[in-house]
Amino acid sequence: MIKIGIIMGSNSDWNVMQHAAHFLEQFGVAYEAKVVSAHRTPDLMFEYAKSAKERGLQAIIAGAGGAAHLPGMVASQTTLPVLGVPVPSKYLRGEDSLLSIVQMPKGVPVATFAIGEAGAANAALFAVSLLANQDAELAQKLADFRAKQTEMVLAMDLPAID
Ligand code: RP5
Repeated sequence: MIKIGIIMGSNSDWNVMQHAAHFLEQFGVAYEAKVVSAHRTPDLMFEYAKSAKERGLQAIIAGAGGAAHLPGMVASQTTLPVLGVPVPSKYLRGEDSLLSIVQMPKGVPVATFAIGEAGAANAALFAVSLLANQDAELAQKLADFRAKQTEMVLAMDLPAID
């Protein structure tokens, strides 16, 4: 059963948003990935958000760039956790996307992640954390992932100075 929805405003966002998909696959979490635009396909966006819970989704990762209203508009139509990823934009490098997503007025939250690849990856890891609360096997995989990351950093060598 699909647990996590990954949506984005354009296929041009996929280069960034695929990093979320990569981590969900790594943890064996079933997901779907779709282009759903707040301003170009508003009817689809409402339908997607309104039906997400009854379709069994547990959280929605929403990425957009520029005037990035997709995560907030999706959150307005569902009580599922919405994890917003600011996609880097051409002229303002994603600072516009970040501010658009992070500055939700109180009452309708969107969890906001870093701009770009790290944000997409961390949104997926956060979704895994949410699911792991009810799934011991997934919780163990997450603990193993963190331990491996720690080992890698502890084993890091620095080259000799030039
Ligand atoms: C937003 O506009 C999308 O999320 C994308 O980041 C940005 C540019 O879209 P395209 O012009 O590449 O389709 O809606």
